[in-house]
Amino acid sequence: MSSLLTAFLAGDVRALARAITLVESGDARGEVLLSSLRAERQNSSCLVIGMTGAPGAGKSTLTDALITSCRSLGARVAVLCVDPSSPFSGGAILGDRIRMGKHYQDSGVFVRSMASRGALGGLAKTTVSVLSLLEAFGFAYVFLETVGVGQSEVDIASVADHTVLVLTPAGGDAVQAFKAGIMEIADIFVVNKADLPGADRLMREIRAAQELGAHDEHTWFAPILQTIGSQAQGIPEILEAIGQHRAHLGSSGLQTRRLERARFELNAAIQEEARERAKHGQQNLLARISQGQITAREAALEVLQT
Ligand SMILES: Nc1nc2c(ncn2[C@@H]2O[C@H](COP(=O)(O)OP(=O)(O)OP(=O)(O)O)[C@@H](O)[C@H]2O)c(=O)[nH]1
Ligand SMILES: [Mg+2]
Repeated sequence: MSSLLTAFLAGDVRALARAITLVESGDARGEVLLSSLRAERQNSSCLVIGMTGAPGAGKSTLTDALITSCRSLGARVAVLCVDPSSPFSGGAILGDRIRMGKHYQDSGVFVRSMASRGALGGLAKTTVSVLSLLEAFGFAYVFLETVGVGQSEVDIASVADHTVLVLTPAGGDAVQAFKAGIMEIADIFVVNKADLPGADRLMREIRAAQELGAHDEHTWFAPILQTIGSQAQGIPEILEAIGQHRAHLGSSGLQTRRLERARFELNAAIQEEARERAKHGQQNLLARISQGQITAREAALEVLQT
């Protein structure tokens, strides 16, 4: 067993941080570690909670308050802030680090930011691999924060057990959400910034939209909660709603979710593998395609056979 694996299994946070760095950088040792940790991940009872919503909706503020709530229950918590808009860690992420800085001294809290480097603007394979590390490490809760842009919020719903969609009365969020079909991904709606005018109206709009959708007696009507993140108001209710959703899913619902996540992981891995392979000899292939010697599909099949 590698010393890194030993330290990881012993609960050494530095080993976790090192493992994440290896996985993020695509180091082969990261893959070996992930493979060695399959059983730990499988046996973990970690709750993976996706926090998504428009830029500035209050995701980080709420997550910060949720950390405090979880800690008061004695649960260890990890937060993974994912920036899907950029392959580089930028200013917004730095902001998240600072905001959650008050938990810096608490060894039961682990906060990590990463750029997603995903294909098609969604979450990257590495994001899910890092998530697996956090589960294997034994956190009770992992919050996965991502700005809801493009594919990323759909991806987060595929990966998380419970998806919290954060909306605000300001800025026509609801209209946006209805248009883009984002409503379907929410297991819990949080109307944050309830100190601003329009929170009740937004709640009514969401409820009306829910009732319009197809439903039967088994349908989970995502609860609509109001919060004031900046004053840590309404936070225990979010954890409660997550617990209720867990109960609603039951073991078969959870199994369905895990299959969905496996599908995402497999697709992401295939895409990445194919892209890697295509890098070799790509110039030659591009030339042949552009000169009409082969079609793009023929070239793709050639790549996949290597
Ligand atoms: N009035 C009001 N402001 C809030 C509330 N919650 C958060 N804010 C403020 O909204 C701003 C954005 O909050 P963040 O938590 O950074 O939002 P975010 O969704 O994480 O933002 P990004 O990560 O940049 O997408 C901050 O200035 C917060 O202080 C609230 O309940 N009411
Ligand atoms: Mg944030």
